[in-house]
Amino acid sequence: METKEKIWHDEAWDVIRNARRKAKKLTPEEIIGLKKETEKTIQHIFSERTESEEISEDRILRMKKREDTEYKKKYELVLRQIERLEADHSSILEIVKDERRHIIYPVKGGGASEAVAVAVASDWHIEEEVRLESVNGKNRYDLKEAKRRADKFFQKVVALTRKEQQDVAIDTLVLALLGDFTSGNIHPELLSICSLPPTKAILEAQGFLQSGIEFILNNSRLNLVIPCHVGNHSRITPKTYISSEQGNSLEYGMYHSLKMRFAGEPRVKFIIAEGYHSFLDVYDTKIRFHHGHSLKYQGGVGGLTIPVNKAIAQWNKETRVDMDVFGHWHTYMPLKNFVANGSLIGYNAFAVSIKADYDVPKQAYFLVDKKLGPSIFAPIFVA
Ligand SMILES: [Mn+2]
Repeated sequence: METKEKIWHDEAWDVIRNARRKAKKLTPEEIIGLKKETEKTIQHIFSERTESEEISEDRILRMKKREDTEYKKKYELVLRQIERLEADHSSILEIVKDERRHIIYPVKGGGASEAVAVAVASDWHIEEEVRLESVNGKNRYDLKEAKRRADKFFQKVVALTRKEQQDVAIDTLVLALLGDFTSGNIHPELLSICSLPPTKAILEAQGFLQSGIEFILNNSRLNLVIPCHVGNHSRITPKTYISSEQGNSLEYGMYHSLKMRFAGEPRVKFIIAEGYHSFLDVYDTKIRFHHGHSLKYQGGVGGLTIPVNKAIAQWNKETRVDMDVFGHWHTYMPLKNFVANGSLIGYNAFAVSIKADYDVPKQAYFLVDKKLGPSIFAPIFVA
């Protein structure tokens, strides 16, 4: 608390301190003079005051009082801040010290649920050649490369299934053969870029597929369900004959030949489509298979999704399904209500011309879980 006496006291001390400081640089004679002067000043502080001195002391007193209140306010503010920081700090300490937790046990593989694996093979175009320079250096393909990619597809189907079998029991593989395994000669242009004529190409394709099915049988205990669809490329007519497409397709003959080759194998069941669509119930999931060429898409900005969803809505009026699975567009696209398959041939002049999204060679693979429905989606990269 500031008082007049305290101000005098402080003032007197200032005078003494200053005098002492000065004295260090003075001669003994000068110090005597300084001492007398200092005594006089101090006496003056504590005794007679002029009116103007009193006024200025009063002003100092008032100023100091104001300062005191300001300091008090600031001090209280700081106190409140400290209290808040302490509270924050103690809640952080609470979090750091907290011990609550529980143990998560690993799920034992195989026992909990079961699923069916679905692998989709389509758009292999095995005898068609893709030269690097025709696709801006993005792809190269010939019969040898086709065989390599086809083998890789079957190897990965087995490997992926084996991997998934660690978590879920899988006894059945749906191997969907959705057409366009060859390019044929449906366009005059294909005559110059295909290394084999259509029938010979079909025999090669049959060899690739038979080898693959045998590989799966020999390297797993899976039972195979094989839906078969003709593509638009295997037709022997200049245009697609919509009502007699199967009878005019080399692939239809190939599928029947394959079916006969595995006739004695109880683990293999072929379902050769007689029309554009075929249907398969996998647990509660209804799947509609087709090649995909009756979807009309001209490169709209929404991509495949818009025309596909329009077509699905129409087809669902006849037979409602949960999922459409098709190829033809050489673009892998796994969505909730449809899976568009990629191709084995990869990016080619056709993909450029239909303005398909650029895609590397891949084929679709997914699981249909007994309880969850379609669950794991894993594209098979074949290049
Ligand atoms: Mn096609």
